[in-house]
Amino acid sequence: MVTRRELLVGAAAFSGSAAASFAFGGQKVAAREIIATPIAHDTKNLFLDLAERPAALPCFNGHTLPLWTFQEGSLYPIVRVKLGERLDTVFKNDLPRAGEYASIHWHGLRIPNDQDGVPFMTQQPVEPGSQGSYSFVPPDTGSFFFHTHCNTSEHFGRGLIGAIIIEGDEVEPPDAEYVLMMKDWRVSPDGKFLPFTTDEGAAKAGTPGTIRSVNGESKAVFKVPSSANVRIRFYNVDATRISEVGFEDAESAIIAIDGNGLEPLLLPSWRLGPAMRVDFLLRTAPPGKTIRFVDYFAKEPVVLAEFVSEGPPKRTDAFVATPLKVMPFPKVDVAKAQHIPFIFSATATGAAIAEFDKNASGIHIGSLCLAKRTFWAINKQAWPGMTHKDLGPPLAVLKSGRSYIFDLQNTTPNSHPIHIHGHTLEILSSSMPHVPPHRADTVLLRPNERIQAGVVGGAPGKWMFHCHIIDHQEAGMMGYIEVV
Ligand SMILES: [Cu+2]
Repeated sequence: MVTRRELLVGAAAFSGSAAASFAFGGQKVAAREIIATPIAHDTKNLFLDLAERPAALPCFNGHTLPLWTFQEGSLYPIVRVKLGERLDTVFKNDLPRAGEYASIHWHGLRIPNDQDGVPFMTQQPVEPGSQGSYSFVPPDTGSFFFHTHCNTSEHFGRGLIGAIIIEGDEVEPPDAEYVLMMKDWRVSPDGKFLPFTTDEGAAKAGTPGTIRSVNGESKAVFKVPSSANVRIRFYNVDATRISEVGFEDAESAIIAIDGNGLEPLLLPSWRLGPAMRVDFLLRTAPPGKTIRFVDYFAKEPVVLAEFVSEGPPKRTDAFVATPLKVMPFPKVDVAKAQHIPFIFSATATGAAIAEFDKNASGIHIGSLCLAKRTFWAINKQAWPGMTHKDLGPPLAVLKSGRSYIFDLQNTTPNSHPIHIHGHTLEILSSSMPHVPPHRADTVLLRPNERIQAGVVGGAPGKWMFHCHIIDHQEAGMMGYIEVV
């Protein structure tokens, strides 16, 4: 069991103290777990229209840029579904380029494999001018998102991202809620998109943006009720940026990671790579005062947002974060689990990259999804390069319902947020001073770090497993896991 004292030590280590160390292991005992139960059985209909929509976002300094978005009038649509509700989605591909096909991946949702939205692997992609559809009942509460899964550096770079929130995890509703989507944009000084990916970036930490933003603003300002408990759903939806976010001089707690509720963590900050999310409960400032939300990972801390308190105080009690309800996840049987190593490496430092058996899976992938070059590999396999027309064998084969421990080893000097489709990882231990056990669909592997992550084989099918720094994903650090 993680005690309060251990958490505080962890917080010190997490803040960069070299002297403190924080070893953890075993299962977290959550004595106060309340299981979330379905609250609706209706069907919700969603229409998405992928198209170019020029916009002058506040962060663009007056310039209008040709964004690609999912809906007219919203930079990032926020889709809300109640636990137990079916979501029926129709989407139209109106992207302005011949051959720019699309499919929608629902990041973090443990839905059937044929709804996972990976072109050629789980579905045929949708050509411009055509429509596609999805229908599923999201099984878990929390903060998730959706995006396309091909030519992703450009699609992310132009803004083709939406949030999907599955409601039903709150025991005590907060006084207000805010969704913060952090993304950088690669824009030249004269207001044009720069190339979304570069070889130099792809071979190192990823191609960085030139303008920071939250919800399209350089510094988002939220007017919030005073002395209130508000929920902040923070998303790192950048293609490249690692961040470490927290509130300056405020009482707050981390209540969910990648949508998964947990015993509230009183850490001063949380580190997120691309595609990772964290939910905070924040006690806002007294009337007229402001709390700053800061990225501490930059050389100089950067203020991402401000929460300005207005109106009479809502609460006078001491700040205590009530845990969210949790989902009844299958528990990893650590004693019986089979260990599977995954070594994340640069291709230049590894042995020769394994040649794919070009007919191994019979899956033909489109040229849009093929890497132009490979700098990265998982277990010495790089996602097929330009000359590979067919997908190779899976990185691992899991049996549905069986327990596994992924031994994730980063042998590179770069961080990699590793994402698995259709599953939730149980982070058990790390070789580095780190964070408490938690569940996540995307886990940040720091340079030379080794993490043990438990997983129970989920729904049958082929599930992508890749780095979510989009340049790394598209330059080899991607593969798939087959569940049978
Ligand atoms: Cu990576």
